[in-house]
Amino acid sequence: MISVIVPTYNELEGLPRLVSTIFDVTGGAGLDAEMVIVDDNSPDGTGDLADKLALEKPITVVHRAGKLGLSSAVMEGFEASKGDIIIVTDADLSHDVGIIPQMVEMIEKGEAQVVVGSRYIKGGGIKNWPLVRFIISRGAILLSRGVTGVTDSMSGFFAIHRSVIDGAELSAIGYKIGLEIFVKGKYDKVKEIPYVFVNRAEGRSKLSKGEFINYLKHLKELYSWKYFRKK
Ligand SMILES: Nc1nc2c(ncn2[C@@H]2O[C@H](COP(=O)(O)OP(=O)(O)O)[C@@H](O)[C@H]2O)c(=O)[nH]1
Ligand SMILES: [Mg+2]
Repeated sequence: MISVIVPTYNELEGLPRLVSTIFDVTGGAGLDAEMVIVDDNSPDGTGDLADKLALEKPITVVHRAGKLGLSSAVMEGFEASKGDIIIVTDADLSHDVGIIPQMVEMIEKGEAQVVVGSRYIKGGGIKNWPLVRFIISRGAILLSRGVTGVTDSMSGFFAIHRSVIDGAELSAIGYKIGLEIFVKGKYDKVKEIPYVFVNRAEGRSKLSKGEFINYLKHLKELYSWKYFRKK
């Protein structure tokens, strides 16, 4: 079974289409899939909508008390999920969930234990992003170069075998759970698959200025884990 983890905060408009697209794609590829939606008590009622959608589809909804952060939401999603293969994606349909079957196949065949949806390799791209977002993203990636070779280390769209995180010491600082896993996860092979990121049409980005400070704290932790950890 595969588990698709989706963290949500105020994603009411996009959620029904996301859910139907994910089950269309996975069903079409003959994959047995569940979704885990982790909602932080969204004021717009996303959590209630998720509960309704869960009456019809194999969806587990994790309700948290308030906005506790993206990385910790995804980690709670991991705990509530049952699949051997786990996919993480945004609720806003920015990620091309059409490549999920390809990601799963690579992991099933043992070609990699971590497969990253990548905007910055040949065939990938970004549509409708303000220039400033692009610059921040590239800058953040440059800063991560000392801890990971993943080209799109800021990707929020990735698939992993559960063994990658089983027993890994993950911390939940900030926004970039992918980076945390690329650095600290237990795997020997990582692959990137290109996709074109399309900026959200509904709702707003939750990436705030405060997350940049969190990111610097996160980097500090990752660098010291990688280079100064007592092994
Ligand atoms: N549960 C939860 N979800 C969050 C939080 N912050 C962001 N998200 C969700 O995480 C995903 C990524 O956020 P998004 O605003 O799309 O960030 P961007 O793609 O970097 O602009 C979306 O599905 C958001 O609804 C949070 O604090 N808690
Ligand atoms: Mg997004």
